[in-house]
Amino acid sequence: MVRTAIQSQAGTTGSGVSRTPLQHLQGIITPSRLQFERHHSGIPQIDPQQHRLVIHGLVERPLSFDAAALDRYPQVSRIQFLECSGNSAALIAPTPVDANCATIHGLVSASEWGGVPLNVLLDEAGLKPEGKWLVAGGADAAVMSRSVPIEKIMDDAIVALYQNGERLRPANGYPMRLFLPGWEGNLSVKWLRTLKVTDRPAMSREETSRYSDLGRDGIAELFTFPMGVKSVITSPSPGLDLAGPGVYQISGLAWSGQGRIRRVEVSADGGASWAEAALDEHVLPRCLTRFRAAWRWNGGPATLMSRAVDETVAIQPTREVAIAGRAPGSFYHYNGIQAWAVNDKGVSRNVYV
Ligand SMILES: Nc1nc2c(c(=O)[nH]1)N[C@H]1C(S)=C(S)[C@@H](COP(=O)(O)O)O[C@H]1N2
Ligand SMILES: [Mo]
Repeated sequence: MVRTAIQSQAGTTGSGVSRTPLQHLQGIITPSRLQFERHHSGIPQIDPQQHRLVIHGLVERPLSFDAAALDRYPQVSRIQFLECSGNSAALIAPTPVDANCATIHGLVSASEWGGVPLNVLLDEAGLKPEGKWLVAGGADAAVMSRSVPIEKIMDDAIVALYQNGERLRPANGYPMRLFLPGWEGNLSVKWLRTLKVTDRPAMSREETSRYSDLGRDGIAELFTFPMGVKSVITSPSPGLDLAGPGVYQISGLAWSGQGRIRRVEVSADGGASWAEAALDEHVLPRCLTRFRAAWRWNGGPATLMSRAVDETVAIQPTREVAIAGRAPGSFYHYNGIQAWAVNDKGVSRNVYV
């Protein structure tokens, strides 16, 4: 099993995306070697002995840490998802693309993230009362720079050192990265080098020109952080052909940046009727949740769909609702319902209903 390869954008080495092959996985944990990757300027070569994380700005005591020093701080581990806010944007296209589950939805994964809670480090640095934002900077050529409200930082942000029990891999931010549970992946700055406490957002390129949501009214929403409630049937899906009429397991993933998944429903008739799916035992906040439902395929055409509801009672929208109001080219945070049409040969493809 492999990810699709990183394709270098012109003039770079190893920039672009690779995708998690969701349709071939079970359970909720993404093996580290199948974690999707998104690099804006390739993977930097970092000497962990030389690399430092500096906390400065509106603090009483600026601090500097190497990975060995951070490893001696109190640590937590949490199983949570990471999703690029550009995930699933292929479904905004006016006609349905002929693509599989990984190509459309493979910029999401779930891992056991281990590291030091940022509130521990900021307490030590001594946050000044005027400090309202934290500007995180990466040590890659892109110098990825994002501003995060201090409430989120003090709530559940970590400086991650481990992923699925092992040290972060170079592609995922070794030796340390910011991890912001439930919020758009771009904020989880890899190869984390600077954390500057400020009284306002930096208005960096990645939070103005990029990662903002332009509406049809010409107004851009800035700082749209949490990922919306979403689900996708991973099997059956394109490439996983049915062998003949009979009983199959519909299986998929649901997640929400706002908390736990409360309910997932599935339809086999294009949304005319819905049945509640069973959720696997691990229903964790801001994590992938596995759902399953038994389905008897009679051998005729069928259209499979899933819709999720989270604990804030946010409901996954239809495609129509999810694209309404977007300016052309605005593609972040798409979370509409996916439909897979199964034909009489048992072959699935992406369709709009
Ligand atoms: N320094 C740095 N951090 C970064 C990026 C980057 O290019 N450089 N890409 C961001 C984006 S857009 C996403 S979706 C996630 C992807 O994390 P992953 O490659 O570990 O899956 O990292 C984010 N952090
Ligand atoms: Mo991303």
